[in-house]
Amino acid sequence: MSDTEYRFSIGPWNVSEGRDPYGPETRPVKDVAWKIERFAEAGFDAVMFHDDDAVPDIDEKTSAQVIAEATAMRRRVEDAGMTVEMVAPRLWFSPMTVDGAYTSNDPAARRYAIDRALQAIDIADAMGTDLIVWWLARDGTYIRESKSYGRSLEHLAEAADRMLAYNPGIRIAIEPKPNEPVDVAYLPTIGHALAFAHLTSDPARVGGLVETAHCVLAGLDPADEMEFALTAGKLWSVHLNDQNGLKFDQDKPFASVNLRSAFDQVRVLERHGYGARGECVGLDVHSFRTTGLEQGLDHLVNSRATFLRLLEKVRSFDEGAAQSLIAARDYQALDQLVIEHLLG
Ligand code: GLO
Ligand code: MG
Repeated sequence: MSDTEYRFSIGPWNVSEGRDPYGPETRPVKDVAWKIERFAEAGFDAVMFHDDDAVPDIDEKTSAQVIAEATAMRRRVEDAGMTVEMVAPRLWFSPMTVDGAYTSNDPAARRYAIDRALQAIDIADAMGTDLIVWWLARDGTYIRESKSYGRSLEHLAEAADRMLAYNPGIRIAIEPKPNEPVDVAYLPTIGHALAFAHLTSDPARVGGLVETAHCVLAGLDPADEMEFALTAGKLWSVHLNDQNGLKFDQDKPFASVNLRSAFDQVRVLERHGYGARGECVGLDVHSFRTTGLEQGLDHLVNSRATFLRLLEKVRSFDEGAAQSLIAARDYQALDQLVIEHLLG
């Protein structure tokens, strides 16, 4: 086991206003400056940004303006005692990306997506991070026959290559998700993401970010998905949260559905020395719609507290006893050892 002091990151979108497809906001809109102050007060270590969280109305600004605003935002974060973990191009809001971003059938839309990604790299550079997160929200299909999967993978590789060539210092962490908003996404799991890395010009700089809920939506075990990337040396971030089965993406507090799976996730991170190389424990959780502004950060603070409680459980788990039971192939007793430990 390690003695890693984990660093926790969160994003402005994790303090949301409660809107869903069936109803409007239930909490007042707060700006990013307000959120950063609250994040610092709550003792978080790092902030995750979409490009346009850092630079609002990004499409209307010149490169010089974009860099100046990103630099100012970096100062705000650092003055508050935190760092910037990553920047993600938000390619799912614009009218240009209605039919997909890098894989749209429209070449002008594909060009727009790449230009936005290059701008996100400038923002990351100005904010002191080399990590670009690729959640490919609209790159997939609703209608299988409308696009070619093979051609789409080539488009994605072309886009990644442009980004990798644009700044040799950056790394791309792909955040796989099998569906939502699209019906069928092109990079649904970490296995797809890490295989895709080998279609690019510099596979060593293309890795992954594994989110708990996205693994559950793919019917896969989150701890295994994380360990797959860890074993390949490619787990560059995580989004811990929880998900109650195959439904809409829920982003529930970490461990709120499946405590044992959460224990297993913390255990693989710990066993692989995650965090020792500067990786953050990202929390991609949302408040319940019923939550008031006064409890605005509780879902994040609680998720961090649960992670740290589970870390104690991981560090105090009787690995010797577990090894003896494994040697005796007494998995019934091993199962109960884990349950008793979690209940204890
Ligand atoms: C949605 C994703 C989303 C991303 C974020 C960073 O399902 O989890 O929240 O993590 O936009 O790109
Ligand atoms: Mg996420």
